[in-house]
Amino acid sequence: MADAVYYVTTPIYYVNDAPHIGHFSTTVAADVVARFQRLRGRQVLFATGTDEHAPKVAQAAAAHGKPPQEFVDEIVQAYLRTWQETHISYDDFVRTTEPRHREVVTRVFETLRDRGDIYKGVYEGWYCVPDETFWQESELIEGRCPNPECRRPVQRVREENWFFRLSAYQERLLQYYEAHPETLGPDFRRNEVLSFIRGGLRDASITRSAYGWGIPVPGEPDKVIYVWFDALLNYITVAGYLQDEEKLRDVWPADLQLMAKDIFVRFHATLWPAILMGLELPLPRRIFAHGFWTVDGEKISKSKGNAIDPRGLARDVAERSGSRYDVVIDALRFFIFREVPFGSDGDFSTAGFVNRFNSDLANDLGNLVNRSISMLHRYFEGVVPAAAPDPALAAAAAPVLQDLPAAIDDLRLGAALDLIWGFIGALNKYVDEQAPWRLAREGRQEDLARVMVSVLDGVRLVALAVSPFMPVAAGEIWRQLGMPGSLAAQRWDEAMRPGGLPAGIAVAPAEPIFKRIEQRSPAAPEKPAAPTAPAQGEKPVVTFDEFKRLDLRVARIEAAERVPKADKLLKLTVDTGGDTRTVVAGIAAWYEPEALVGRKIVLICNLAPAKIRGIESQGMLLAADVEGRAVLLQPDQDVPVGSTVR
Ligand code: ME8
Repeated sequence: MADAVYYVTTPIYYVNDAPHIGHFSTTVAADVVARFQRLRGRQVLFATGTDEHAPKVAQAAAAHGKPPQEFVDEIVQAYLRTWQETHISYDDFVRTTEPRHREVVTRVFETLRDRGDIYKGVYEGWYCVPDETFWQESELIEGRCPNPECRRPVQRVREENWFFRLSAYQERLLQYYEAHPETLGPDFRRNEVLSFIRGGLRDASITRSAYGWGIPVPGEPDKVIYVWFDALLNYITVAGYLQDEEKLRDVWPADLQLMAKDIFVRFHATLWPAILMGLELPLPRRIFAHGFWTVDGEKISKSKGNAIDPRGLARDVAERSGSRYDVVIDALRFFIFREVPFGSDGDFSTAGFVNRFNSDLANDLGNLVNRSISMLHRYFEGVVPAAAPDPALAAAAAPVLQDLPAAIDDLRLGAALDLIWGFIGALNKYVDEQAPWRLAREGRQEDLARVMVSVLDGVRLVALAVSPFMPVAAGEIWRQLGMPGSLAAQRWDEAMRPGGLPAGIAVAPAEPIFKRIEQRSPAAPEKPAAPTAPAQGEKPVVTFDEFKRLDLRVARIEAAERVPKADKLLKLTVDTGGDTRTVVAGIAAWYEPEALVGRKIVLICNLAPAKIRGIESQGMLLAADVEGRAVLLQPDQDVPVGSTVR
């Protein structure tokens, strides 16, 4: 059958340096898509690799005093190790120095030359080495590379070279994109491509004479093939072009080619499709460019030393939180899609990661898994009882079951996570409302069995849904649930149905998967102290005089609103009897702001103020910790505002 395989690619990265968070984000996105396709039963070819013939790679090798091949052989290890440790499930890793690829490049060059698509001429203009791009004088900005992601100095070049007749494809490309607008994504980047092409395509110089490092031009060994012409062809090398006709038929055209915006317009959306047209090969189904990451508001740059290495960061966080390294890697995979809509630019900050880790993973997902498994041990000796799940479970799971596939297909990866976290929220709320501890107290065994089966079955569905993003953490949830068979062997259509939790299986001992990370600066907590009580006996004894130092009073909530971009926080205006003040409380997951207005609470009035998300919080309200949920304390009778509590 033609095109039976789902083929997804990342760019092949330059091996002048080790990979950073930018390379990581593209590669993880491709991995999420690949894993999701496999979960849905598709056969997948997921390819990544390295682009090794660039002049800047040769320069980096020279700077290290090494021959280029020796240098690239070393750096490629950093890529292989990073992808292995970050759970990238690629099927093929292509290096442009491999014979299979050199052969393809050489033969494509000859074919296009014989067809007249490649001709000889003189190139005179400017070349940007960091960007590996030729520019016309008129395109430069203040004498520098016009690419906004680059803007570095350029070199004057005058060479006899071979040209690819790109201009001949201008109209064909425009017509193609008019007929197939879905090829280019996201939508808002399509116009950029169209106006670039309409602005006029010039023939592209595709050989260079100044460097000895590269694939030799057939018949002219003093010249090498331009790195971009070489690199783009990797996508058909992997697909078996000129090597395996059957494979090519199954695999090509690629279903999804991913990259960031830096190499989208000129290369992947223009030069690449034109080369494919020249070879009479169909165009990829979708070419998608995501945004650029900055780090703490700054462009990622080697000289600034701010290139975040995902492995180093994960190691550091694993140490601080006590969570497993491979779980923290998964958390990082999750974070890059949770924080910014995939496609847009984003700013990476470690503090942002820590916040998300604590709120979405340690709190929402981690608590759900941990408390549901602990309760099964407590109430059913760890064995899943026979009971049909509550219809409420199917209702809560419906958005994930119905909308997750389309969200991932459309690369709305943040929206996909929103769906999953909506479901996690609904499950936590279900537990709070059904209060299994109350059912147990009241001896309502049948209700208790139904509630426990529903929530654990929900956890099973969450593990499946989240597995493309966090394969190791999801596997750990699967293991703790005691599910038979491996998570990787599951298929969406059969497994993603409520009611699939087998009765009689024994869950493993509950072990926290995501352990809270303590913020580095205790003086200025990012979040209010969570209302979680440490185990009894952990706190020192206090004297009555010490207790008396606390100013505890009954206060009334006058107004409540959500704190933007902090889904756990509410900003409360409270009347303490003596004054009206602002308190920030981490209770948004459990209380709607509207429902709090007018409510009486117990407030510690003389707690040192703390800045939380830029808001000064003057006091803290008291809440009971019920299996990780906050339950507000309030007086038993209506008492005047300002009454002291002792
Ligand atoms: O361009 N934010 O390789 P490259 C987001 N070899 N993504 C980023 C990023 C950032 N700040 N920095 C890098 C090349 N990336 C060529 C590709 S393909 C035939 C040849 C990611 O090592 C993103 O995917 O400079 C971007 O497109 C790619 O790395 C550029 O990698």
